[in-house]
Amino acid sequence: MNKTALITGATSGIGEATAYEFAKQGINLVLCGRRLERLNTIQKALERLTNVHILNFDVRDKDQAFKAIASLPDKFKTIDILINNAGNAHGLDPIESGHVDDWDAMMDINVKGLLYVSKAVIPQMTARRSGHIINIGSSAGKEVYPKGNVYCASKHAVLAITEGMRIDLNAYGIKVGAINPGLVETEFSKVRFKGGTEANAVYTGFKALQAKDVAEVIYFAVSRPPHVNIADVLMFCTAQANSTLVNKSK
Ligand code: NDP
Ligand code: 8X3
Repeated sequence: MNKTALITGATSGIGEATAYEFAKQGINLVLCGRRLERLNTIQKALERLTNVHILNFDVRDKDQAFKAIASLPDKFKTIDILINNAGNAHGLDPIESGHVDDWDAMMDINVKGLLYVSKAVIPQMTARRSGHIINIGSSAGKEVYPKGNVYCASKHAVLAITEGMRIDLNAYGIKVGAINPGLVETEFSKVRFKGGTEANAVYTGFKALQAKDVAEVIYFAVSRPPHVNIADVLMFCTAQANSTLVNKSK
């Protein structure tokens, strides 16, 4: 029987690309996000390839998250693969002038939202003594860059939670890993800069990672044999050396 994957943040970027990559491989999909119209469109497109169920909820709202996941029909109830991808940066400001609403959004979505969804899924994995969780971290979870403060903190937390999950779920044979990309050309910067013009400059002058590049690595991780766990991946585009060095000369 084909596996079932639940992907959060499947309405754009890395999550959407992962849904396409998994669908090509016949993995059944539970796709989550807040933008219902997009979920409907993606479901329609992917149903030609695999079975797709959509869940429309905000990961910040723990009641919504638990209710949505508990509502899964029998055909989609068994989650073999959890991709905790929903998240964004909100703002790029020095700590002294950062906005509390942005801080709340990043901690509530990137950290607490990931925990709520995991809490709703892990019990069935421990009961079955199998499962695979992949958390989408970031290069920002490995180093801090100027004005990155709280976003970097949220992604450092994702890495700590990933390591904690891997330790605590080890006895159950559950695989846990993190995929940590650098700059990926998605809607990420539009969200970070609230649609402002700064967003356009982020990916110009070099070839950034594309969502599909990350999705392919995620599929590589979930398609390893049972004894292999890809624990941690740091991936950059060729032009990027670290969070602050991007070669825009070509
Ligand atoms: P996008 O903005 O394209 O996608 C973000 C996704 O997260 C959307 O599907 C969005 O869906 C979902 N999301 C955001 N907030 C919520 C919420 N409150 N509840 C439910 N879903 C939510 O960005 P990316 O694809 O680039 O980002 C995906 C992940 O990758 C994030 O965790 C990000 O931090 C990480 N990342 C991104 C990098 C980049 O440079 N782009 C680099 C490294 C990591 P909707 O709005 O419909 O709810
Ligand atoms: C996204 C990469 O460098 O914008 O996590 O923080 S960066």
